Amino acid sequence: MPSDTLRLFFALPCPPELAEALCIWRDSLALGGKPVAADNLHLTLAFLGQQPRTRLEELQLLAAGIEAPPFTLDLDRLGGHRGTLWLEPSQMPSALAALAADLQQRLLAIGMPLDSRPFRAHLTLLRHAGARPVGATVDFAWPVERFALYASENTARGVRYRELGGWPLVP
Ligand code: 2AM
Repeated sequence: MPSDTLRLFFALPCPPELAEALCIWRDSLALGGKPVAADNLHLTLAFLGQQPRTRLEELQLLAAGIEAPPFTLDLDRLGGHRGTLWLEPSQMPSALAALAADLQQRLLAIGMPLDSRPFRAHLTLLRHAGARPVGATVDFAWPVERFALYASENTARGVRYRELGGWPLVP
């Protein structure tokens, strides 16, 4: 029986060609650990946690009301904490900050409990790494053209992020 709640988050979906290039580069670092699957690569804009399915339509309407332009995100810095490795921009594009802030304000306005920590743009590549990258330099340009709502689901093959709606960024 499907659960009454879903673990939800809004994110920028990584385009497939970029996801493939990122995975090839990450795997070349040979750090061990648990790599994030190419299909799962994303940058979270707002994490909602477990929410009733009955709120889905409201969230989809909220997202459809957002007007934001496309932009380029330069993932040019490696970051990490404990065994997690991620990529992040050294310069936060103002269009990304504005999109995340707009989304978060709208979510707060409908009573969604959000993380009180400040938004920190990052794309997780690897968890439980056995080593730290040494001397790796990175610069991937991501043309950001859409955002999406995801449900995080546990499957026999590991966690999967199922898209529940996607919205274009329009100039
Ligand atoms: P992470 O990549 O740093 O783990 C799905 O789990 C997405 O939501 C991931 O991008 C994850 O970030 C993020 N996420 C998970 N728990 C979160 C929390 N409590 N607050 C903010 N983001 C969270």
